[in-house]
Amino acid sequence: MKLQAVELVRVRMPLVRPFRTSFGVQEGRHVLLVRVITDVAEGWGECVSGDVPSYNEEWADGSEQVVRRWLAPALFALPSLDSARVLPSLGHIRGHRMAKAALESAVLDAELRAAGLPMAAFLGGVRDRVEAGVSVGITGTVGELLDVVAGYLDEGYRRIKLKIEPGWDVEPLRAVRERFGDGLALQVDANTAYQRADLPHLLRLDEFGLLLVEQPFEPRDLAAHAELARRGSTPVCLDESIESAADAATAITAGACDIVNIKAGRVGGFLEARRVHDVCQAHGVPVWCGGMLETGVGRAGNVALASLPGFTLPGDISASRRYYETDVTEPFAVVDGHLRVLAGPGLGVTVRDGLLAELGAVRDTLRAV
Ligand code: OSB
Ligand code: MG
Repeated sequence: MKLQAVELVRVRMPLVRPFRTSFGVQEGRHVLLVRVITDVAEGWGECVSGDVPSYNEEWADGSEQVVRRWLAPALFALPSLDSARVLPSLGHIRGHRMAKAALESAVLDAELRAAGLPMAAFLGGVRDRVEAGVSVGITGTVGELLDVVAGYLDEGYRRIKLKIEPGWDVEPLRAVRERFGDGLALQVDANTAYQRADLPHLLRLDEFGLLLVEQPFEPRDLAAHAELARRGSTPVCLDESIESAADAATAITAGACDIVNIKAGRVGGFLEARRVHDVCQAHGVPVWCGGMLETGVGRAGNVALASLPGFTLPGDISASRRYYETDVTEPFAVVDGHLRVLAGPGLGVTVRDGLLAELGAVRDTLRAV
């Protein structure tokens, strides 16, 4: 396959409701989509970096620049291209995994479209639908939180994840358990908001029978996560700490995680995400598919990834309308508590050019010089 052009598409997507986490409030996303044009087919990828470098070091404007200046030129320079070669060919550029993942997704999508093979089948998926879970932001009041959770349960979500931070943990959890009962599949995500000194406080979460507590401490502090895992009964899950399959092996060996949240963007693409899955499976560690408020482009890949056998817990995989009034692809819906794995070639979605235009998307095509 020969790479002919890389198109960068920037579009501002307002969220249907603000999303508050321990690192801030988000009203929308300045999405970066990448389209590759090759001699055999075209393909799409979504860069999941946020507007602000707070989840990790990447941010969407920076991702766009690194694709323009370094990543796309490196791929144009290759005599021939295939998806397995994308990440290794970009090894001389440190980090920027989300930008690399977007390019890899686009190349893989093009390759699979040309071959007529769906992404899920290529990755080794074993399910034709995946359980829908939803990540619920921090709200102004506990009453508001209960209303939001009730709304999602009415829509059929199978599992609720609450964002927590110091001052917003025990009280909302108690209220949610009281209102919805012990049968509700419930977990929490702190996005690194706690300090090691908070460990005794975090042990109080054990009384709520949670599926897991996600990333309470700094990404590099595996020891703190290991101590929590040892002393508490709630399974510890890592998100921000895991940037590769090697990281997953290290964290598991250190006793720092019982469960891993896999996000293709965070680890450099769907191929590395599958390697993380494989490492976890070999260690008997369950995984689930995280989300980064993706549009339909990224969501299609997430659903395909979540169809792999080791994804035994419901992911942060929600309907398009949980995020956006109108999606850039055909919208994903929750049916009977699940999202359907797409059966078309590649990602299986069609990007709606007319809608991108309506949303005021800015598009720019890069070519080999
Ligand atoms: O930590 O999982 C996270 C969104 C943006 C950045 C980080 C996270 C999240 C979510 C939302 O929790 C998951 C989703 O896409 O629904
Ligand atoms: Mg998380």
